[in-house]
Amino acid sequence: MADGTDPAPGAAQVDRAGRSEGAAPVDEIRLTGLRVRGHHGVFEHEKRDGQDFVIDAVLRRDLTRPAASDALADTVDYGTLADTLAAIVAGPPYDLIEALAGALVEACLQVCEDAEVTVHKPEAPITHAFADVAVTLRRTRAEAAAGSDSGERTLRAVVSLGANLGDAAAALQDAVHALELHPRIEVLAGSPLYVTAPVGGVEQPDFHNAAVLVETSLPPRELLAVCQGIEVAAGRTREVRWGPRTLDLDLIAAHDARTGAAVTHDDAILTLPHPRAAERAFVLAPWADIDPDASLTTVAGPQPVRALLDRLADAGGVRRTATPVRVPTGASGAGPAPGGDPV
Ligand code: A4P
Ligand code: MG
Repeated sequence: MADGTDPAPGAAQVDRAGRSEGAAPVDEIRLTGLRVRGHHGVFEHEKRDGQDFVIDAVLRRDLTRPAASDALADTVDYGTLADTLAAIVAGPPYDLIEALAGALVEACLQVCEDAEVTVHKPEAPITHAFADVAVTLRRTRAEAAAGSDSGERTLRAVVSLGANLGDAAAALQDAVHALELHPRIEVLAGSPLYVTAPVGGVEQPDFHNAAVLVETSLPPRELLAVCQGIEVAAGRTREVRWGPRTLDLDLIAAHDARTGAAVTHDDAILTLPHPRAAERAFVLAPWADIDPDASLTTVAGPQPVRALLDRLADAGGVRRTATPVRVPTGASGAGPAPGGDPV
């Protein structure tokens, strides 16, 4: 040590290159200027129109082995790294670039001990001439593990998807993909796509509907915010209530993922279970496909979803197609039905 005394027990040992054992590695892989279009920002026009974000990432890890072996398997493939970061930037919108940087640094820490990510937003809505605005997050794996999100999936929720403008089937598939990309959401199962007659009295084209079962470490209000961000990024604007839409994501019901207890919510922003779910075959039929034993808490108490569906006069207006919404490999999505049958 500098003062010539022996190191205290447990203190870091210093190697011949002057590096402390257990200290952050000094070697670096740098990926800079990765430019990707995303839909992040607090303003609705930012989520709708999107803008370019520029990412710099520094991954610190010991590169002694690949320097000697010359083998790609011993290091981080920068092409794969760029693909991973680009998918996050192009994925579900965050309000803040701090939150985007957090998701990116979390992804980097899958392949290194210490990572630094800078998110530049050169087209940010600032009413002065400016060159750039950026945030930088530097984290180690140990810090990330001690962070507030334990990663535990605490909520299991049913999300209903609907669309009847543009390529509605593609909009639902893209929305499921966007949910899958969110680092704190896992899509467990997806229903087949349905074609359904419009409900609500507004003259409009038939809808495509589907449902997915998700598990998440987000609280219900944040899960709804993610769903609304995906709607806005798909070009959704709120005009006619129950009118035509490019994409609608509703939270239908939620349970505590550990105890199975129903989660309820009732404020100006979120009502759970969804107050109109029990009357809507376009919600209940896909839900029953992914969870045949599901029940819904109604004013009359918990009711099996199948039984509610059987009682609905408009059940004949929903037609199951043979196409499933996209479900990640290994998940237990409902398989395609024989095809095109009314429920
Ligand atoms: N909100 C409260 N609770 C929830 C919840 N559990 N999930 C609030 C989602 N949102 C919830 O929603 C209006 C407000 O509800 C939001 O501010 C949110 O904070 P919205 O999505 O902005 O507006 P909306 O979808 O037009 O209204 P609403 O009442 O949600 O409409 P629905 O009930 O979704 O009905 N026919 C067929 N065949 N298929 C359809 O998919 N969809 C509708 C829309 C009408 N007819 C349809 C279909
Ligand atoms: Mg809605």
